[in-house]
Amino acid sequence: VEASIPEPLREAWKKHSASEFTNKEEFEKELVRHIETTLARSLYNCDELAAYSGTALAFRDRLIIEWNKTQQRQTFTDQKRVYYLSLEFLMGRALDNAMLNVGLKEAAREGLSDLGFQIEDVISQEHDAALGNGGLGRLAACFLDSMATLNYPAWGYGLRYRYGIFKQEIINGYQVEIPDYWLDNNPWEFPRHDVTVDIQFYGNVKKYQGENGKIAHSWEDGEIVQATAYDVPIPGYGTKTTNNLRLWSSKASSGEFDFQKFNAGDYESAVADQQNAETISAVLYPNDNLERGKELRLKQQYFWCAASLFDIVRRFKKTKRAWSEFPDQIAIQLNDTHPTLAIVELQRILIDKEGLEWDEAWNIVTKTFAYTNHTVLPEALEKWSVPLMQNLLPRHLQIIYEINLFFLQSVEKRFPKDREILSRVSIIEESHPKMVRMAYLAIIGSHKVNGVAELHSDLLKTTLFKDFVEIYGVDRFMNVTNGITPRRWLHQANPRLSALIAEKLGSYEFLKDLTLLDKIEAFVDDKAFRAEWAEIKRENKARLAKHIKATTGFDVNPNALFDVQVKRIHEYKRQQLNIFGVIHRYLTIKNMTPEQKKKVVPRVSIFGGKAAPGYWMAKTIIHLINKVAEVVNKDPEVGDLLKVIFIEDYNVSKAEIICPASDLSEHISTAGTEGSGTSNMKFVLNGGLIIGTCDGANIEITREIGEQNIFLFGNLAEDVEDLRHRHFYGDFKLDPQLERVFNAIKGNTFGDAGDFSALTNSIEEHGDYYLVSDDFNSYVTTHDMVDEAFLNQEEWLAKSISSVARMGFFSMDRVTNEYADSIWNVEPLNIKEDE
Ligand code: 4GP
Repeated sequence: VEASIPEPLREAWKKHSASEFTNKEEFEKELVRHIETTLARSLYNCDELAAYSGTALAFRDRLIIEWNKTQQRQTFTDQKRVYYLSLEFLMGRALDNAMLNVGLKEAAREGLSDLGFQIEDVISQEHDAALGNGGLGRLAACFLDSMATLNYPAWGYGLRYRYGIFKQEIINGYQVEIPDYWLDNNPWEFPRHDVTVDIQFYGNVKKYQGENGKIAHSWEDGEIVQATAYDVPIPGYGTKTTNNLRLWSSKASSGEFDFQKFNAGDYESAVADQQNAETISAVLYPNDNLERGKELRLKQQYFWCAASLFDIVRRFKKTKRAWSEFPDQIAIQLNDTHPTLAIVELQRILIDKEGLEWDEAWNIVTKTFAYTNHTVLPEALEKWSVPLMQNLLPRHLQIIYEINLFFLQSVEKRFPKDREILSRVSIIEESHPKMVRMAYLAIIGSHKVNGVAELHSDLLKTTLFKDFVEIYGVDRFMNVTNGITPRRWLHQANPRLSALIAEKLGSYEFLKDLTLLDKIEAFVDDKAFRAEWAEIKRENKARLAKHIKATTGFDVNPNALFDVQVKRIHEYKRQQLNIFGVIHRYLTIKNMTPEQKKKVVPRVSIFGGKAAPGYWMAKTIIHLINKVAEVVNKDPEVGDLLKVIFIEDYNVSKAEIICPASDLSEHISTAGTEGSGTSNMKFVLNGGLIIGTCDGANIEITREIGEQNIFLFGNLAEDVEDLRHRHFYGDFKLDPQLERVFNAIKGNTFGDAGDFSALTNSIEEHGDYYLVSDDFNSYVTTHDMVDEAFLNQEEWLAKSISSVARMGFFSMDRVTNEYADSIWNVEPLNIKEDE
């Protein structure tokens, strides 16, 4: 049934179409209207939270008006679209971003002020949307911002978790996890109760004689869960385009409520089934760079892939095009292997539901999908047990076997004498139980595979996916070095720096073309500019110091060198190396004469990050950091020369305070382990210098900003394997300075040494897999060079300015255009601004 208003009646509608506020007066009117009606509050009952909600609702109206127009425009032009499938979207707060992107923050500031509110206080009422763990989820969020800003017709598809990443509290030095129920008070989503999809699980597969005698398959029985769409508008910066992030929520299918149980008086068990269905989208798995093979996780993956594919196919079918045109109309990007089942699901839809031949279908599938790998860590590579998949998704497992069969046949043809290669590249690992290797399935089902920084992409080609390079040729594998959106990570997080740059460049155009930043290098010797640059850093540090005081009780000196490491806690990211370095510094200071102490550069070592709840070693590292903080921060012999701070509950909104406030940040993973890293880019873009290993995007950062502007240390990726090998055969000697650190720990300087023995043992006894001892000397020596450099504030400032000037390459817009050109083959939509 046509749901549109008949043509002759549309004038009546258009007369009353919603309109957008464009200035302070109109904003105030919308704000008060929402507070009084939508929120049912009043003049006498309006706190900051209500002011936040009212402001958010006023901006939401604007976004949704543009959202509607954007969707109409995209449907009308009927161009190729991109669908970005990601199990994580780490969006953070939406209000500030929406105000800046639509260009009405100043109107809102004045409007709120007229009513007695400070905009910063109002903004800080918002709960972060924390549907992600770390880099992978934040990259997805940056993609959405760039795709909208550049006017690409693009949607994100994800899961609407009721609980995002847990909130971290530190109690007696230990991490404690608190559930993050975030959906109360979330004005940014639109439930689409009319957009639902029934998703099937379990059951069995029947063969039957289809049309013209062909053998066909149908998947029958089992359990049905309903997916409901929730839409989140994504405004581009300085454009009308407002794209969509569609998140799926699960509940029992309306047809599925078990009335038999209900009528038999078993109400509770009928409701329990209902709740069971709801658990699918209940919680984000809190692991970063780690997969654990839990059945519920596989259910999440299929639920989300099947709902998204159904939606995409439904939209395509409306255009009445031939199936062969599917890949000309649709590009689907797989953010890691989590959505790999989408490949199988599309093949299933095409052959089982739409009656296409296998080859024709498979050709469509492989032209549609592309896969991004984010990590080479073996523990992060997804594998699903065959029996588990057999039970949950019987038809999909059959299709996977079929894909594998055809693939292995083609490999055998090309390498007839090589038996080994067949077992190495098979999608099915012949273990007990057998496992489905999702990365291999993703490669075989995609036309492009990319890594996220040069070194990482090279390692994929030479190690993990080496055989596939042989099979498919090197062109299927490529690199797209990650980036970040300058809207959030410069303009929003550091408004004063953004304004200073705009003043010098004559406009905010650099936020849309970050390469324009290079023009600020011309001001590197400009006295007033330098003074203002330094003053902004000082103010940002003071803001962080205030946050630290409020949350930890510790006073830190804003003139000290702020040395920051914030990211997920992981052995490969080596926060242990950092805290051992801090202990080394502490012991060194304690051995100094008062004369020597006068020459010490005061430091504040700042840590932040969550540990996966089941990752014991990471939790031990957090514990050690907090114990060291307790001792160091109250040691009168040390005073202001060293402070150690652990910032609780690191998240996107805290990153927005922390990144602009660093003098130095640490990106010190064992070489060859970090895919890219993206916080390294955020810190440099905000005028901080970095210390890092030759790993991930640190390498490209060095190339862009120049070796003189970065503190590199440590062994190179090419030497890691050999060092590990030597350790394994007993060729290992603890670095003497690290030994001094370990002796202090073992002497109970930081509380019961037993609490930390796993950490020291992993280095001394168990092969030092992450090369902490091998890199220790280089690390502490390089930190001495940092101190030296910091003493010369003028030079430091020059480094800071020229580094920022050379960061244009790391804009997410460059990344998005690269994907669009070389993977998706999509064009941005032409927008007439006078519409
Ligand atoms: C992360 C990588 O660890 C990080 O280096 C990279 O910058 C980020 O993806 C975005 O590409 N990987 C994950 C993960 O978060 O869970 O694999």
